[in-house]
Amino acid sequence: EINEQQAAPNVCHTTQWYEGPTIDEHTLHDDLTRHFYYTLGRDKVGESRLYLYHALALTIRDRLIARCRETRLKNEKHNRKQVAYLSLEFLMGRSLNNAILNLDLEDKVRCALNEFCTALEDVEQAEHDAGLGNGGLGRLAACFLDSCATLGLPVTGYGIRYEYGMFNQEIDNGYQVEQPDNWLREECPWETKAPDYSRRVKFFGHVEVHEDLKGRQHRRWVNTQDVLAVPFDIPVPGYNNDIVNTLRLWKSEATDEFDLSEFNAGSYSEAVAKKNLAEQITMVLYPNDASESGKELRLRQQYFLSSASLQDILAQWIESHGQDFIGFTDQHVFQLNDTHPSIAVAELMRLLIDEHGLSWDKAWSITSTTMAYTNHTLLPEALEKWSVRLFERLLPRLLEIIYEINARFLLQVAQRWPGDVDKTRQMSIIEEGDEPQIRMAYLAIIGSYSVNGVAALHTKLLTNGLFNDFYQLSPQKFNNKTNGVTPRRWLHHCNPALSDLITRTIGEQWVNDFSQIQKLANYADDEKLQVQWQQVKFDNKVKLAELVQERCGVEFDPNMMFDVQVKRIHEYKRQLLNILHVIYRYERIRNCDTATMVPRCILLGGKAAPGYDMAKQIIKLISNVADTINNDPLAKPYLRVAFLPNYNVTAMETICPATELSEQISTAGKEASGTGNMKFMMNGALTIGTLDGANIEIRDAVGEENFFLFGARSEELDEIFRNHNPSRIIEATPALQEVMQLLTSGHFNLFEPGIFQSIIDAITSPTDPWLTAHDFASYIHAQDEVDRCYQDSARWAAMSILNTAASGPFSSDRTILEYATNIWQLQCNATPSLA
Ligand code: B1N
Repeated sequence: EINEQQAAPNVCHTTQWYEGPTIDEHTLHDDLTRHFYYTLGRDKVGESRLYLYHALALTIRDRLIARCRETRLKNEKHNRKQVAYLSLEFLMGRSLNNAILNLDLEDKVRCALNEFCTALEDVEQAEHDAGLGNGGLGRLAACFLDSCATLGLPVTGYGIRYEYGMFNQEIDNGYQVEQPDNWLREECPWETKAPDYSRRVKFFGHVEVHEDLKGRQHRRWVNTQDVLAVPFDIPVPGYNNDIVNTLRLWKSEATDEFDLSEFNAGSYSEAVAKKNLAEQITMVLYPNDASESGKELRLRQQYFLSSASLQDILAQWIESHGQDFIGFTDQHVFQLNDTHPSIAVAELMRLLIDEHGLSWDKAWSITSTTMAYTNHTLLPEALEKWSVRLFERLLPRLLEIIYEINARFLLQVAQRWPGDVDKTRQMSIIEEGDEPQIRMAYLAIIGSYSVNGVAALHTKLLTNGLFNDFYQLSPQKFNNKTNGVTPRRWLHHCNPALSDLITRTIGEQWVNDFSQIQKLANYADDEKLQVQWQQVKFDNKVKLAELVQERCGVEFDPNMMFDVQVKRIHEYKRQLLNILHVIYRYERIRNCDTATMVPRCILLGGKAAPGYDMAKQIIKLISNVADTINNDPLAKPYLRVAFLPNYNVTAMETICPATELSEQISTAGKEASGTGNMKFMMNGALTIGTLDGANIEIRDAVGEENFFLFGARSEELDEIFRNHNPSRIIEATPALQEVMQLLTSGHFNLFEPGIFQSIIDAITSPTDPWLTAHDFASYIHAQDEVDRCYQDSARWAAMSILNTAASGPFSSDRTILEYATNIWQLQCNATPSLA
């Protein structure tokens, strides 16, 4: 039995290894040398930064593991309620610098590195990003883990240890080329494998009905093909508080007897092939952001994560409580990061009923009081549905349970709306049709006691629109939790110069209590601060210019304005609108209309889902427009454009401190929240944006005079679409007409005729859902206003300071404190006063 713990003497030898909260400089140095020479078997100093990085990571990991154990023991001792944050994505980026910052080890590490004649910054460059996520949703999970550890909350992240993370993006002749991200090739020094906590996950097979002696029926899922889930733990340190939480990532492996049976049947190679099948589950991250692939392997990943994680928590419970589940609800919460792990609702029912002998009612009472669901998008293409047929084959027992959940739920619907068959059809978990589908969002809502959106507008659109029926039935479930980002990584670490300047201005408490950043507002008009503020920005621009030079071969001049849009490429995010503005500026330059023009360097970056053709076309257009402009000497003094390949967490750490204008230009109502907008704001960028997602709250916080607003509002969309005619708009807008003419003339694709036709068609289509043409004039107008403000550098500096000062509410500490008090009902012992 793999889940049975070996009977071990109940002795803990470890406390003697825990040196206590103060880390000794000499021990640190000794461990670094020991890991370098012995753990890794190196003998030449200066041999490779990679080994030094590994030795340093192992040295720090030792301290993290000690603190992780202490944290666990303390939580157990105080019997604290725990949260399992279930997510298919955790976009962690690099960990070394974060750990050094959180353990306050910078000076000691620099000393220890002295004898190796290598700078800490160089060692850090050897770390590979952990890119186990697509974009905002995955990075949000990473920021949340940081805030939970910092606030001392017992929250464990549960995810998948993908062998290959988010693909590496190369640009070849302007086109995206995907390269596999083999991030584990040189091994990840942060993870520790815990094979003794492996879990078994079932697939396929069928359901048998048995009667017990009392004539009661029991259902058994038999003849299954089992896969082993092996956990790898990554430590998650809090900021300067000696707390270390855990991110547990599951790897799929073949079970031994699985092989054996095939082997006995004489087909050794088939056995090995099946081993591959088991290991495929965690092989690769699906690179789709806000759209669903519908692939069977993806459903296997979702069930694999959900089942292994739930079993892990139940096993812990049983170890201390036996099979008595009274009180479980007061001790556990499962937070579902979108519907991706929502099969956990049915799986918890199965485990409690089939494996632990609970009745349906008891199991439901536990499930529906421990599951909580966060929705991250309203886009129809991202709403997960799985065919009933697939479920029947892959997870037959779970299909039965979903049917039963649905049947009982529809009784409730019929009670609330007697005789309304339409309601029953609309709210059913099963969508009828030629190929019946399971609506995962409905399963998640019905099985959860909390359903939240990620920004005020988004939650409003959920309750008034997409989930209105469910809202009417159970309004108390619905709540908003506006996203946030961790100010440790997104200000303190990535922008040390600004961080120091802030501390010199308002003292150091803001680092522990980010609401204090508000104090900066008092100094917005302080000329001395303004000058220093601008100097820091300039120095950060120099660093970004070096990166752009190296990766794109484009010369960015730090004396020009840095205007940036980095995020996944998606039509709703409207990188196209940005590029139309670029073309508009270029056109003005060609017409010598430059008197009021502020010289700009415009940077775009982001990955396109490999199957999203239009997104790939947009990358090609950006590349071609950039090439044309950068090679035109006339444009050089006013305009430089670059597409940065392979945008990721680490790149953002150089980009956001250097950005002056943050482009948040999605079609209103489409971006659930956005989080890049918050990172830029913290670092003193001004936002040009629509009334969408968290932009609305950002604008409210900083004041409308410090935000460049444009575009249609979400509540105007219906009216606009009733009478939408882009061609007429183009005709009536000379600036847009010129832009479209330049684009149509082939000016940016002289030797590649016709390649941008689909883009031109999209802009001119009366059914263009993104309103590119409609919002163009308003966008250009706001961009002109940006230029006017920038020309008054003192005014711009004040606006920039005010943006950082107003970014307090966008700390993920504020968000997590709301989750903790409002959804999770956790005791928060250290509660900094937050905005
Ligand atoms: O989640 C972020 C938000 O800030 C963004 O506005 C939102 O677009 C993003 C399927 C998604 N929503 N949905 C996804 C990701 C992967 C996938 O396979 C959907 N990502 C978001 C954080 O709340």
